Amino acid sequence: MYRPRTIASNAAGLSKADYGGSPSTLCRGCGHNSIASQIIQVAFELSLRPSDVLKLSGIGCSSKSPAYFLGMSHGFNALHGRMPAVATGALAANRRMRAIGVSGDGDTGSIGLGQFKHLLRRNTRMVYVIENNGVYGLTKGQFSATAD
Ligand SMILES: Cc1ncc(C[n+]2csc(CCOP(=O)(O)OP(=O)(O)O)c2C)c(N)n1
Ligand SMILES: [Mg+2]
Repeated sequence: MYRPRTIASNAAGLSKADYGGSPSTLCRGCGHNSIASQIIQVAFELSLRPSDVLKLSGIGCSSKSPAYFLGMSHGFNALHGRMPAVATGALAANRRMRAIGVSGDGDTGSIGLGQFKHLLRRNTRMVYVIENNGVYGLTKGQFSATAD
């Protein structure tokens, strides 16, 4: 039988609530919210120190997500599609920081494709999450590069 983990604090001495962020302003039921919840769970289980984590994003509903997790970490909200350049610079300047980027299919695959391919080419040392809903959600649903 599945039993959820019930430990109150992790090896960093923090509770799961310590990895939360601001209340989400996204639409009810939006899949972006469940991804933020999983990031909170994983950061808690890995006992990450929030002060070691850098959150990066571009523009879009997905790119708002870092506001909704790891409220005690560092964050930078870049221009639309330009987060890879900011991440590359930040990680070159600070080799100790752990970085997580959250982007959308439009942010990564449309306006940001020119930056994203160089992030991959350089194998930048970060976790890069693409929240692919097939549309430009924030601007009300135009097709993105990943739309059917
Ligand atoms: C330079 C620039 N061009 C266009 C826009 C308008 N714009 C804002 S969000 C967005 C698309 C976001 O889509 P996606 O990355 O898929 O995120 P989602 O909202 O679907 O999570 C666009 C085109 C902008 N903010 N800046
Ligand atoms: Mg999208």
